[in-house]
Amino acid sequence: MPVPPEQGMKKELKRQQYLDLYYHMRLNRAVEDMMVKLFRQNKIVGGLYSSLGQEAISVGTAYALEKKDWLAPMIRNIGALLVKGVRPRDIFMQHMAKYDSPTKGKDGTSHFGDLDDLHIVSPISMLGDLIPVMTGVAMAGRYLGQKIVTMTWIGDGGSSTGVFHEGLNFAATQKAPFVLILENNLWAYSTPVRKQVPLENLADRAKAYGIDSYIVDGNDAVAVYSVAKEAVDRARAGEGPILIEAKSFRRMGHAQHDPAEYVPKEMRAYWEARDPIALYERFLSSEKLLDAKSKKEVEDKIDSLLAVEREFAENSPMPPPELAETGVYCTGDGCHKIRAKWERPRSSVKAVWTVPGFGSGKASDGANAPIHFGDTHAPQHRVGNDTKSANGGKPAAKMAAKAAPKKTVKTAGASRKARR
Ligand SMILES: Cc1ncc(C[n+]2csc(CCOP(=O)(O)OP(=O)(O)O)c2C)c(N)n1
Ligand SMILES: [Mg+2]
Repeated sequence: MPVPPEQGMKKELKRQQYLDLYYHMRLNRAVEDMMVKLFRQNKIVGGLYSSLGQEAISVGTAYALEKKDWLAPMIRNIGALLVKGVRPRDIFMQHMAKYDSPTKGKDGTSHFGDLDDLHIVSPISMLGDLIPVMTGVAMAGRYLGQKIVTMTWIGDGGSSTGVFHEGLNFAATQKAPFVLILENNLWAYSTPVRKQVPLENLADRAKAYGIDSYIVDGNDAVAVYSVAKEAVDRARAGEGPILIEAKSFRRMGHAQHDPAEYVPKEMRAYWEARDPIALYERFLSSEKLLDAKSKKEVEDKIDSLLAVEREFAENSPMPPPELAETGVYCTGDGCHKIRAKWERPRSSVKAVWTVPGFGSGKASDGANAPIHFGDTHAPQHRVGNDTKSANGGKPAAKMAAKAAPKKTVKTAGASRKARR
């Protein structure tokens, strides 16, 4: 399949911003490559997930946030953690369950956050649950007059959970300054998206809640950033939550254990030819923002950083066994003090609640507005070089249907007849 032209990558950022995006995408990939090696050496104790081919989404969306903003990553968002300022050593140690890891060795994947400095809420394994949580964080920020925006990510599979819909409805009715990135990578475990959602564009989910949405080519780093920045700016300005569907492809299996033999070869080949880093490198060199020398400098910088980070992680001890019985339940014996509400420090920021037209029930807030039976769908925007669909202009559903074998589907080792 031909590689579409990169006309979606518009030149509108500052030189340093282009290079930042590049550095973080390369760092994202290098950190994950190194973890695959650690996994194969049996040094990673939990599951290991890959965002290969989806780096432009994590990096481009998180890069649109300000330092004060909050995010909550899912399994394929290590790039977002790196953009927010998490050190690679913390990611390595967390996966290796080392004592110096953010959770002191009590987790083997990525369940950690940083509420104090980086404003990161820990991932929640139950898909979709971060949506109401991050809506709540957004509402709290508004209540405290902080003008923050919150962001989390959800997969195509996760967008079919009940809490996705409850959460998004809640965010919409509360007009929360919240941006939800729906990473449509065409697969949820071994289930192709067309078998679990009767929609071509998952961004259409937004219409049900009267909120705005965008569709973006998730392999186009600049398009992803541009759309995310616009959404974040609009959410911060009080326009309420926004849903962005980023179309891409899960290049590896669900996790390391899954060879993903159920993925049609043509589909994989198509997306491998659209590698987001390779596409971005081509764009950067055509715009004279990257040459062989500066590329080598980025690679050397990442290599030496990761050598130090890996050494630190490998030298960190495993946690002492007795630690396992601490911090599970707060018994009041010193793990932390739960203070009464009135004892907690007050914010110096005046608490405000300013959402025009929200919730008073008064006629002035639109409570008695006439009912319209016309097209009430919120608008949808399409951005990037390939946004009609993520498949070179072919609707995603048609592409998947064409590429998928009609009779047999292999699932993680076992074959079975596909019911169609
Ligand atoms: C509520 C809930 N149901 C099921 C699972 C098990 N589970 C974990 S990841 C996953 C597939 C997710 O697919 P998708 O949302 O498309 O994300 P992707 O893995 O493609 O990034 C499932 C079913 C879960 N974690 N939470
Ligand atoms: Mg998926």
